[in-house]
Amino acid sequence: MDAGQPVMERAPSDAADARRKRVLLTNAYGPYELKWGQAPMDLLGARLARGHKMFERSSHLPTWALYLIAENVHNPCTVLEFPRWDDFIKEVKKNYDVIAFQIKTIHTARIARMVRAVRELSPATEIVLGGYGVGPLYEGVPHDPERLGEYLLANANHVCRGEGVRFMREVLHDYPVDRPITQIHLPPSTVHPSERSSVEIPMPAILVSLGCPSACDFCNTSAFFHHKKIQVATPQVVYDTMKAHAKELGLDELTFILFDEDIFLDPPFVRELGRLIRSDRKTWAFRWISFGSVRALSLGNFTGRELRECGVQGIWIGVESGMVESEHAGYGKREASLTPPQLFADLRNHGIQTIGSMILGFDFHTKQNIEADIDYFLSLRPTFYQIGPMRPCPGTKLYRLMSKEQRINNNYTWNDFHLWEVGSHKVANFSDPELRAAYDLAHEKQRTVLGSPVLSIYECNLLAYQNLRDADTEFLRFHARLARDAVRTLFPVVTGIMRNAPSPEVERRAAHLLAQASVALDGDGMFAWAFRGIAGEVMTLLGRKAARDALREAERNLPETAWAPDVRLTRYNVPGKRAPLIDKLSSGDVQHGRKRRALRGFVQSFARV
Ligand code: B12
Ligand code: SF4
Repeated sequence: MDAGQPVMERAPSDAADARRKRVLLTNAYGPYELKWGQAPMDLLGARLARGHKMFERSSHLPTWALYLIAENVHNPCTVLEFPRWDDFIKEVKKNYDVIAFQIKTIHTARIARMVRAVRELSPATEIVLGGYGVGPLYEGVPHDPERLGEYLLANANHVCRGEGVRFMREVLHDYPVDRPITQIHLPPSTVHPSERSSVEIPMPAILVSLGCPSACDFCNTSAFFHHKKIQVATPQVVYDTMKAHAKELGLDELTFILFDEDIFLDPPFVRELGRLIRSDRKTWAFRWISFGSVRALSLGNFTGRELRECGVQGIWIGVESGMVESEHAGYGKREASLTPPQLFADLRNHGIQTIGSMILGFDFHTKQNIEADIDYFLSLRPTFYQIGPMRPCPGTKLYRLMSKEQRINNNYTWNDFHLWEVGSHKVANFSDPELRAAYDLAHEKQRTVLGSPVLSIYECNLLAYQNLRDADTEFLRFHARLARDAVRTLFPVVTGIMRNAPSPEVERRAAHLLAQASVALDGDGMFAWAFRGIAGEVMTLLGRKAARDALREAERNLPETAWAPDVRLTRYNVPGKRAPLIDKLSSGDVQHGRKRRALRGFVQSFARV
């Protein structure tokens, strides 16, 4: 893969462009179902900050692959993201030369319906399938009475199981295929500080590489790329792309998501990116979040301090289980001199946030030991968390092994391909309700032992300020000041959390953090403290109001409904226009299921204030 410098944008206007095929890029039509009461598309609300309501965070992440491909071919392209059925049909009737679908396995039936419509309404259109949902089509699922996997493979003109930009350039005869890939028009993801907040924090994403050589048996993304790593961007490209996004958004303090399954497997990459970020004061406040394994971090001899110097803001670390280390070794990514407790503590001390993930329902999990394993995970104090039942995915070693052992149930359908599914395979020591109960227990403990992730973010910033304010480099002292600003800003929010705490333990944790913060902010004047005092009261009242609203909603007992994000239509390579043109077709309508059961814990947490 060519990973050179970003190229200059060009305005398509010449005659050759007029002859180029017209392309529609799209994903499965919505609205989308909720899973266990939350929208699977809301990474924070459904997973990483699940269960905190008022003080949870919610998020929106775009379907980046579609935008990335459109930005990097010369053809006139339309990206239609999250369409409703009618929006899609309207576009199909425009007789595109090529319609390319991103498929996720959970949406196989929807994509098959869309492909049927294309075959019927626009028979000459070429169909392309790409994305992770392609892999399982070959292996199939046990329950597929309509044989949708076979139907899709038979009706697609091109199927992409690899890096999509180069693939589409081949399909469209858009040469040279190996020219550089740019990522400057990808829409950023957005984080909303609370479910009800209209404030949006933009977080742009950059694809660094695809695939992972570590080949853990359950891992979908590693299996999809045949356990190979495909590099897409160099550190210089990533840095230039960061600057382009910062300019576009008019911000110099920005967090980026870097997609790479284990970025620390390439220490020179990380160190070079850090050097570039430090090379210009204007980019000192660029920070990034990526995925990393304990093994790679340990082999690279990375310390929390060095990672902070490389701009790292957060790392998603697959812990999976505390029992993997000893009796049940087998995951290469955990074979390391560092243990998770050492690593998580070192990162936290330098203000680096962690997203810890844990799997429930390994064969070594029993009803006797699972709670201890959950407690081990909590003891790492991850800032955010993903806890979910084991999911054997077609295409992985685990799936093949379980099939051989006849542990994949005949009722396993495409629709079961997500985190919140029990019942499609046999778990060694748990019935389906027991596994679901372990999931609920883990989240309840998360809520009542650690409390809102805001507290963990606060702790990270406090520690960063305390540990870096006298550091021997100006860059780290600058970062200490950033951390101190976060401690100031979040002080009232933590006050609100403390006064509305879901348990005495969380109340104590918040109180302890506030006491430490008071010492750290000792030099602030009366005015700042008075302001924080008033803001703290406001946050407390807001917490109480949220509790009352939730109670009212619970009383109305609204049924679970679907999630319907904005439909976005973006046109690329429009003659005479340099940048893509964006149309929002419909207004987003996030209707979270409001069931008494789902809200009980939340309402209880506020009952005593
Ligand atoms: C970001 C992300 C999300 C976001 C954004 C989703 C969105 N709007 O599309 C959120 C958090 C909302 C999300 C939700 C879910 N996700 Co998700 N997600 C990811 C993640 C981490 C990164 C994907 C990404 O955007 N990468 C950056 C882009 C640029 O790279 P890319 O998508 O890989 O695209 C490249 C190639 O794959 C290829 N390509 C991709 N699409 C297409 C399309 C065409 C036409 C072509 C030619 C090529 C092509 O070309 C691209 C450029 O090289 C992946 C795991 C991973 N590490 O990749 C899981 C992943 C895609 N998600 C997955 C799943 C299962 C889900 C959920 C069901 C939740 C869950 N885990 O149970 C929900 C489904 C929500 C929904 N209704 O669609 C699975 C999909 C497996 C499968 N076989 O379908 C993955 C692989 C995770 C995993 N380990 O299993 N997800
Ligand atoms: S280290 Fe992570 S990305 Fe790599 S194979 Fe294992 S689970 Fe997958």
